[in-house]
Amino acid sequence: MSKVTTLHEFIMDRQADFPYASGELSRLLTDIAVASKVVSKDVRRAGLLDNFLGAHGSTNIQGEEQQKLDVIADNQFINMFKTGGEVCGIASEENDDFMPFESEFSKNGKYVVLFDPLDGSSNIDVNVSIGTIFSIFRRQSEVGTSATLEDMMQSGAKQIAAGYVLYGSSTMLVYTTGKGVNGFTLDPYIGEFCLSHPDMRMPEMGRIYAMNEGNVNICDPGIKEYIEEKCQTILEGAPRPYSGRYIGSLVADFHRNMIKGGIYIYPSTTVDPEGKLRLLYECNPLAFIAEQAGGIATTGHERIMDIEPSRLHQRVPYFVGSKKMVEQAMEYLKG
Ligand code: P6P
Repeated sequence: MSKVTTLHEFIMDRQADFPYASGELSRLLTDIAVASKVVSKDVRRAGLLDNFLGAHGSTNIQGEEQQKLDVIADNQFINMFKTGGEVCGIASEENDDFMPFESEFSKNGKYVVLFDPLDGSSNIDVNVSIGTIFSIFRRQSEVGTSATLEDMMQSGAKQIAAGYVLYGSSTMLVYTTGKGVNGFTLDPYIGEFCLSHPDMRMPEMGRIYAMNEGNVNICDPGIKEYIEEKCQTILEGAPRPYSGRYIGSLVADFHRNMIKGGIYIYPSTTVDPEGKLRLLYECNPLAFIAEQAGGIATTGHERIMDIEPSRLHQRVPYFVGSKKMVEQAMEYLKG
């Protein structure tokens, strides 16, 4: 029986990858894992606890009705970051503005974290997979001072680490620090994330496309042509067309494509001209992971991680997944 490597062991073993970080990033990643275990526990019992399901009764800056678990998860991560000492401030989907931590303890933190505490929360009440997405940057402002908006508004190429937690048939944490992608499965019997998917690579090609096809007539016509001609046609030598799989939870669709190959598309539409997904805490972190695993993430016209953010909750069109599939789709957009 092969040795079980826990996430904590793996992080400590890889600490040497960061000569300048004397353990802070390791501690931050460990803190995220602990918070994720608590959220996983809450997600898996949500239907049994009155105050866990349903709407929270408020609307976030996105104009989306917050679910109770959205707020519970958001608070769980914020409290973990506030007490961990490595983070000087955060921005999250569920908070209108960024949040500098004002204690002297936190002002000495070297990192900021941008995160979506519970992505796909409309799926919570129907028991479909949901996820957490996080993006970590080194602060630009001086250590010992309050975090600034500029600390949050960095291009994706400057990410130090990024990852997601998928609360699916099992709970998985997948992350990168720029040295490949590794996946860990939570063993509920020992309460540890254990290495289950070492050195993850996204297949260069796949046969699965994920898009809300309800949008296909209100987006760039090239996308409809791509889907009809590449995805819904029996191509030479193929036994059948591609499969359409759209879960309505970005993390779940993205993770499936990491394993099996595929493309996820959320384009600009006449209803959402900038697209729906948020650059800073959805598109950037998954773009970092995709590229580290051999995939591509683009707006259709530029690399996601090259974008200089202009607004905290900025939305961008999003094409992410297997290199050859995204390249093919882009050809249709150019046309
Ligand atoms: P639609 C969830 O709200 C989310 O941000 C992603 O997780 C998901 O892929 C997408 O939006 C679903 O959006 O418009 O297809 O319901």
